[in-house]
Amino acid sequence: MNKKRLLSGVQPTGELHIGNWLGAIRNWVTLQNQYESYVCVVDLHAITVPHDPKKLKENTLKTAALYVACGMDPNECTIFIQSHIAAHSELCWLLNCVTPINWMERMIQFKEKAVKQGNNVSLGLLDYPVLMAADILLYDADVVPVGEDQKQHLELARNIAQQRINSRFSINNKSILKVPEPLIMKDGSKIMSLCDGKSKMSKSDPNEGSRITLLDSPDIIKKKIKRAKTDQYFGLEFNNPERPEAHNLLTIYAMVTDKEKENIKQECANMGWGKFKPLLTEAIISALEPIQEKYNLLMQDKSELNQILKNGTNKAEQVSTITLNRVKNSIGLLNRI
Ligand code: AQP
Repeated sequence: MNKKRLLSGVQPTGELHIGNWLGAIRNWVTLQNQYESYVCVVDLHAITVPHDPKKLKENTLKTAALYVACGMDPNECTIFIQSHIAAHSELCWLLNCVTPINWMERMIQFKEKAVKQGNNVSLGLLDYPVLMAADILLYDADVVPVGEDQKQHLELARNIAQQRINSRFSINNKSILKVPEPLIMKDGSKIMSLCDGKSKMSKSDPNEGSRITLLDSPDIIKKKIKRAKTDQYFGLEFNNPERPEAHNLLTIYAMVTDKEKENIKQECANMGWGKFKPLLTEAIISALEPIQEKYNLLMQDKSELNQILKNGTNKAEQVSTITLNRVKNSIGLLNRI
């Protein structure tokens, strides 16, 4: 039986952090045997906000290398760079022409990100969810792993596929685009900033101390955890709304050690911050060690990584071209001679 397809990606807007890993990439690794997986570095999304061209190139390659270093197996999944497949931009345009502007203006992430940009909001930022719909729909993805923050964007992709393409243009009820389902992760924990347990850990937070990146050295990790915000209570606990930092740091500890929350709860119930922080530091350092080793090998001699991306591009191109042509044909664009 054919495996169902999965599509996902991360923006190369900075160095990947443990939130990106624990909340996304580590789940893809678990799912790659069960689903025919397509994972891309979504560089076209990264240019919807101001960026440094040199850093973008660096981060794009680093992100692809980290997918592999974190355990994405190029024999099991297709790894590629979004901008290498022209069909993403092309389908985005076609979908733009059928998507009502007022659907876009409702997008919460746009509103949040637009506030940060002041008067400099690009049309691309407003269009971000349509590009994301194109990413997903091009590969006939059955499922898309989503966290809470991406649910609204996936719903938009479903509505565009169903209401704006399939119901308007299909002939004899034959779907043109597959309508994807969200794959809500059981352990979809959101990792919060080290400086504020109420705001998300983010690549683009100007304060580097707010996140642990996957490539941080043991020394840097030690320093960042030492400075991480705590509270005045003794004993650590999950789920106390007055102690978001305790919840966050315990969650990270549970996830990097792969221990059950129940066990962590008992282990740390009578522990002070002074004892817990070194434990957490060591746990993070050991969890990241194998990733950093594999990453360094991939970056020392880039031939393996280049080959992985070349193969991924070829496969992604084949699959996406079929969908793109199906959409072009259905909406009335004349076939190329
Ligand atoms: N803090 C987080 N905890 C858990 N999961 C997270 N993800 C991001 N931050 C956390 C998940 O990582 C995937 C890739 O995200 P993205 O790069 O497409 O955009 P993002 O969610 O906006 O990530 P960042 O790190 O916060 O980047 P910037 O600062 O550029 O906006 C997604 O699956 C996301 O859920």
